Amino acid sequence: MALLLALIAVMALSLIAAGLYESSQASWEENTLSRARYQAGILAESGLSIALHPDIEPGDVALRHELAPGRGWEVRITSEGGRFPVNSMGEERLRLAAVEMFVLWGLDAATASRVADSIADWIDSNSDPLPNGAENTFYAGVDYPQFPPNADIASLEELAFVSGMDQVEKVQPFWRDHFTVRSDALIDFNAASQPLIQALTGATADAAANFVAVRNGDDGIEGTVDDYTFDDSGEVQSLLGISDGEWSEFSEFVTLAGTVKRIESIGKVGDFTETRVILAEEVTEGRNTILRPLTRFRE
Ligand SMILES: [Ca+2]
Ligand SMILES: [Ca+2]
Repeated sequence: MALLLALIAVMALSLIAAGLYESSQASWEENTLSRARYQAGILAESGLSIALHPDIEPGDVALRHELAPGRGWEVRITSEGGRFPVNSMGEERLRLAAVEMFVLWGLDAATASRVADSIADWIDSNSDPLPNGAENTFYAGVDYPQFPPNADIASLEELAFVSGMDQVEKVQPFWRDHFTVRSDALIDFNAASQPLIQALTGATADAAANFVAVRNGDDGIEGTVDDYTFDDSGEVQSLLGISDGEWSEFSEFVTLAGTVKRIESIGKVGDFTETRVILAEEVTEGRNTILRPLTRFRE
């Protein structure tokens, strides 16, 4: 009897031990995971510090660094002006460009026009809807009586609430990568996507594709050392096949040197990655041009 009891006790203890082992195993794995994330975050931060150094140019080798196999960082420096300045949608020309861009993404023309007008209504101070737009009467009817705020859009998550953006999401799941609320409001042709350039200028798809190919350099990759930077709008015009008259219709919204840079740093530890982003403004201090951080966030 005593032997049987001891046997049962041993069995019970081993079950408990096995259980403890199982649960400690899980938390040990969790710790490994959070440790990897933490280290990836540190590596991403290291990449950012290097990118902010005044002597570092986009595409510099120091921006892609491997400390040990599978551990390192990769930084991309681009112009925030490559993205559509959503708070400038009050400008009719930019609204038309947005419609074109949505259509190039695959949206039908009627929905594209509805979204563009609705974004403009969202930010304009009045409550009169544009021909295809949406003001409070619309949003109140769909249980959002607090919309629109009739003020600048503060974040891209806010943009997601605008009437029709759900349709945009269906054709372009990565629409957030194509808009900005933090640039200098000009579209930087040294960073803008082919559809955006095509939509704003009315250039042919071939001309816009060729323009982007010239910009990307021989390796065909954006953001590397062999990238070509346009500094003469005449050269841009001739590559895109745009006349002086056409250019003058939208030139006030264009720059070739956007002042807000987007620095994206990805830290990698094995399969884990952590991304840190800094938007920084180029400022001149004495003889040096430095990047002054405006905002930072995780992605
Ligand atoms: Ca409004
Ligand atoms: Ca309005």
